[in-house]
Amino acid sequence: MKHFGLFLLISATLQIQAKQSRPNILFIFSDDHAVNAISAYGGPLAEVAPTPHIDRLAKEGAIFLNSFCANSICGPSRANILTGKHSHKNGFMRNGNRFNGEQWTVAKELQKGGYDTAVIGKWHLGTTPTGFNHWEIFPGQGSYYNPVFIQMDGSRKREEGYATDLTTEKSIEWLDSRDSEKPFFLMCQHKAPHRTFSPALRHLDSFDDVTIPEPSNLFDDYKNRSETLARNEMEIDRHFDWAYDAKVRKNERGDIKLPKPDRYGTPEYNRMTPDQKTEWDKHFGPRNQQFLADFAAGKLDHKALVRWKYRRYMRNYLGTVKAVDEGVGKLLEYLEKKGIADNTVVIYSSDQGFFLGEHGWYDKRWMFEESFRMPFLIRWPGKIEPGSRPSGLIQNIDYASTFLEMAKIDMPEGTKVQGRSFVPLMQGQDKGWRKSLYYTYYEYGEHRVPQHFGVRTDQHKLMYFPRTNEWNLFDLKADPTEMKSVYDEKGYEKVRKRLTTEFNRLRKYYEAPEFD
Ligand code: SGN
Ligand code: CA
Repeated sequence: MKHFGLFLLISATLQIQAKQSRPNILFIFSDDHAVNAISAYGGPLAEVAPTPHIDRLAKEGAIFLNSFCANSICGPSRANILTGKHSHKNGFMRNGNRFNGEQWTVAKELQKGGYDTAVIGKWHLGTTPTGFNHWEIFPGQGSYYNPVFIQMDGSRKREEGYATDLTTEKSIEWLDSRDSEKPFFLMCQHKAPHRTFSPALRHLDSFDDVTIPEPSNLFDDYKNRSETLARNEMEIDRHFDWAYDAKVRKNERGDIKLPKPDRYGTPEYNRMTPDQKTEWDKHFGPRNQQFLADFAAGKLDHKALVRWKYRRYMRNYLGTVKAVDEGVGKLLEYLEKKGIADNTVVIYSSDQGFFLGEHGWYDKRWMFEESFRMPFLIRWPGKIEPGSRPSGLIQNIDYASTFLEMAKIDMPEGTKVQGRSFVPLMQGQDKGWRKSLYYTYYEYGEHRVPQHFGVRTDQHKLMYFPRTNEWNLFDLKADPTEMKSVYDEKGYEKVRKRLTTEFNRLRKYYEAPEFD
């Protein structure tokens, strides 16, 4: 009996110790942040647009070189993360669906397991967050300037300031007021760099003096691939709105008529205070006048006009990234100041990638590399060797299992989670890791990207377009910018067969429904 008492005491102490040693998880998540706009990934913009704070995570932890989403669009990606499942299993297939918050989520499990949980910023899942002790979210897409936040009692609060700064500040406020007896799980979710690509006013000038390199396929002809590519509506050339995207406001133009499209106006400008508008105009006013004068004088041919829009797009997009990066810096500093950096896992990721002019595009959705990839950087002191560069194929359906392993919580039976923990990859163990990923995209609407499905291995990608019954195959080594499908090419018969078999195997494995 005496021994039994001692045993209980020891096991209770061990349990408390295990609980105390469970790390906090700070998940910093942005919207539409392409890996090419994070300098640690070493892309073409790394020199001109450094992200020093995000890069710190790579330096002090790991940068996943092959991180992907399961469905390259906002709501679905967030649902993939929360449920650890592909879209056809969690029911959130396309934006505009409503997330079923009754189902199992990693937030609920962490909450049940003793974590203090919160989500702040962009949510975009239609229903009220479940599994969070605290939440404060944007309605829908949210706004960049003076945004509204929905409160837990359902009321709406409009705050003066810039969305990214406010999301960071609110995250810090919550960290300060949380239950410090418990480990925390905080999802700090930015709107930026999503369309309308509107930077903090302090960053408007940031990229004025740099030469922004241009992707080799800015003028893609969409040949040698699915016929659906040419039917897209996401080109900088044909679909980038003059006022809404390029920030040339209608009442700045006098008699000068710009080519189409020019549909939406400038809702972000309309939200600003008079002082904010003055600052905006101080930046864009003279630049727009110069541009309009050049345009009216016929100095810009078709290609030059596309290039002008591309540069305008990039300056604004990268400008929004600057505030996100600063926010990461503020959060890292906070953790240090509070002495909790050593016991906090910090992750930086984004709901999908984005086209920064590649294929002539903005937006995402396609299984092409730029939008299929998700950034994933993580610092976990003592557990991840600084400077690690895991190359295993990971996907957002893996995050739930990964977070639970970090939190030392067993995955409950019956959850049917489809992802798996990639903690081993962080520690250099890739034995038995998956060799292929399954991709789905269901939405068909804005930007006219068709439904498509596919499989990617380290070197090849097979894509299937059910509506036009087309198959594309890419050799990522020979053709990293995916300019030519080799599906019918001589010499690729074996690869085609192998990938098709793998595609069918994965569809069975993930219990994918028939194509409709
Ligand atoms: C909005 C944007 C689109 C964008 C979708 C999805 N238009 O509808 O350009 O593709 O969001 O983005 S806008 O006029 O509202 O800016 S997502 O990241 O939320 O999925
Ligand atoms: Ca997004």
